Amino acid sequence: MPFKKVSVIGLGYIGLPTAAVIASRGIEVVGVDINQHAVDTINAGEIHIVEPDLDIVVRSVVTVGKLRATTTAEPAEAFMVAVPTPFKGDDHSPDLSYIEAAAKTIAPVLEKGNLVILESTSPVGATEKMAGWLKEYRPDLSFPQDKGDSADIKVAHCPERVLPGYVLQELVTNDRVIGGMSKACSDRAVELYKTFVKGECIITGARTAEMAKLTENSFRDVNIAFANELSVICDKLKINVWELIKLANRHPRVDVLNPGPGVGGHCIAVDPWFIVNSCPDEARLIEQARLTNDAKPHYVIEQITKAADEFKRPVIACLGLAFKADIDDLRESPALQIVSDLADKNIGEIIAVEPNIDALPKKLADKGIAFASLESALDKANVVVVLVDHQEFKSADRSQFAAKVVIDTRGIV
Ligand code: SAJ
Repeated sequence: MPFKKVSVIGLGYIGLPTAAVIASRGIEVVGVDINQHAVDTINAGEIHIVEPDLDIVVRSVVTVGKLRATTTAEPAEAFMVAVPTPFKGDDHSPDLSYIEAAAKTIAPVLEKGNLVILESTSPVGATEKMAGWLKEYRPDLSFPQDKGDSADIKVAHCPERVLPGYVLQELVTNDRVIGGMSKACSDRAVELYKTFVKGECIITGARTAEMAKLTENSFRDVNIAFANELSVICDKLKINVWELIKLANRHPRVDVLNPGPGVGGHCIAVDPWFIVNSCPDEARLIEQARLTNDAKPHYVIEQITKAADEFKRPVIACLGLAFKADIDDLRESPALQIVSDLADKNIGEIIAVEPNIDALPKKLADKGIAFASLESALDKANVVVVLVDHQEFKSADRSQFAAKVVIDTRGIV
């Protein structure tokens, strides 16, 4: 049966692009968010997050009336939950309260035959928990944990896997892992994803789908940790790590990733902890990778402090604040952490350069950090720290770096 109306719960970095892409296929989409500002912005045809081309798609689907945002749920044939799954406090245990709140929001409008999909990256067992909450709020309906294929409500986990900066492409072209709580749940979820996904939709169980997503990001984290560890070893052994990796990668079965100032964003630095939290005695390598990557910003700060020590009045230019290249996203950014911690150490004048934002975040400006263009920062600095491999830095004239002490965490200079 084709879908006429779909509801997306949570209109953030994943929910909004997903809602817009489904709406662009001619399906009526109602987005639900607790943030009134986000709802008003979307209904005005605008966006409250940064993602290339998203503004164009949202404007067009809102204009033709296919996408609407609201703060209260309304009936639909399918509900896609794309809410945050952060940690509880500092102990890295997952906080599922947003998923529980989403279940509470949609429960009153659920009808027999509906499909509920959890898209949020979640620890193993979260989809079953969500189905449990739905059952608690709607004891009049049957759910797959009790009735399998014949349940009134179908429930599946289909983790998002899109790369920030390429979300609109990857939403359509990536393969999707579809983890239904029963075969019928998976089949119905595939019907929904087929309306906008060109990649393959591969069916599995909900728990395996949850673990698949965590595995993808942990795989990347462990591999980046390997590269970061190598970079520290190479510093000690006086070997250029970039040359070393290039050489090692000539081997047909070796593909070492790039070291950096640490791992940022709120996926790779978060998701591996969900595995560690559920199997602390077994997930030793995964935990160590997290610790290795989290230690890297401190190592970079030590390097900068040593370099600054050589100057009477050090001026330190920090190139980049975003968590990775060519985006404006500063969330969980190791570059931001380094610049902020450096200012606290009071070792010299700090100039931050970030071509993808218009002004320094207040927290940094209040610490006395200056904000400048690349040219003016390079002009004044005696220590230059490359924290992000933005295009603007890669294409800068190399002579501008001459006669400076350069700490290049990304290997571009
Ligand atoms: N990084 C390195 N060295 C590398 C690659 C990355 O230091 O060789 C750093 C980046 O600078 C950044 C961090 O790792 O600080 C994460 O960047 P990323 O580009 O690896 O990943 P994200 O966080 O933008 O997106 C990831 C993607 N997952 C994988 O590639 C396995 C994306 O597909 C997921 O959808 C996303 O997490 C998510 O939402 O989970």
